[in-house]
Amino acid sequence: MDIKSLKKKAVDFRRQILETLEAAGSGHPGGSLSAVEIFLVLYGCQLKHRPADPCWDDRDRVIVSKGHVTPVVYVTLANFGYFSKEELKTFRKFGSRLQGHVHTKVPGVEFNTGSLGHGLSFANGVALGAKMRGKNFKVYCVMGDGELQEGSVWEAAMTAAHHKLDNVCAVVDYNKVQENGPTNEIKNLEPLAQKWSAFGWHVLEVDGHSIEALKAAFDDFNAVRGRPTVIIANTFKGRGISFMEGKCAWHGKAPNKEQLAMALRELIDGD
Ligand SMILES: Cc1ncc(C[n+]2csc(CCOP(=O)(O)OP(=O)(O)O)c2C)c(N)n1
Repeated sequence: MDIKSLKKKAVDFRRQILETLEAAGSGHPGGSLSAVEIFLVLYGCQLKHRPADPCWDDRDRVIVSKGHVTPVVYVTLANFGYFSKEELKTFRKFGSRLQGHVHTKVPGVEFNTGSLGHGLSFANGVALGAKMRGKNFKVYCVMGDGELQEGSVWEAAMTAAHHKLDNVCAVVDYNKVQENGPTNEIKNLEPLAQKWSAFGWHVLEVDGHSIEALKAAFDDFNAVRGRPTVIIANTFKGRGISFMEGKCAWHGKAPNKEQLAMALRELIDGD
């Protein structure tokens, strides 16, 4: 997809995310809206994948470690043809396979998450397995900044570097806000780039809402040999909607009808 269509699609994704949340009456807007461009560039430009054959052995894998951001994950998967957009209306409804945290019942989902801090270890295992089987697919792991406070993330970071897993690309959605407040007030992550670097990773820092910057970072990852890559994507929680941006109150709360209408007006005006 070209840059212009991706930028248009980002607005459309935000609309669908908000509509899906409003219809469900619950869910996570903040960390979904911050990660729109990350998912869009991954699925629209980066991945080798076949939505009609989601278990194709040579596909690149996306592990969503911050598993609560199902609105952006399911909107992405539906728009890229893993299942129908109509199904988004069942999000978080009784009996639907589209529940609040990612689940492998859903085509395109590689790993069940929700309990933070586990995705990178799983990504390492998949990546090591690929090397043992002589496969050259890539493994992407999308993480939250609050999630990085989990010790298991740093054990996994050590493991990936030790095994020289240059087929692993961690993407940190660094939106600076977690569930109950600013990440660096709750437990400071800085100096974050230096931490990853000290753990032996190739580190890239980008504007996580810039499609061009994200594309360039993924290209860089593809060229690196002998160590894993982390892309620290600087983003805004609740990106695109003024009354949600940077607010932890919108971490896990769906807009009501009135708030949805206000949000959609902003998206149209900003387009
Ligand atoms: C192990 C664990 N502890 C606590 C939670 C509850 N929880 C869900 S989301 C979240 C905040 C995560 O913040 P961040 O990783 O920054 O996610 P984002 O801002 O991108 O939504 C928390 C504490 C959880 N899911 N798992």
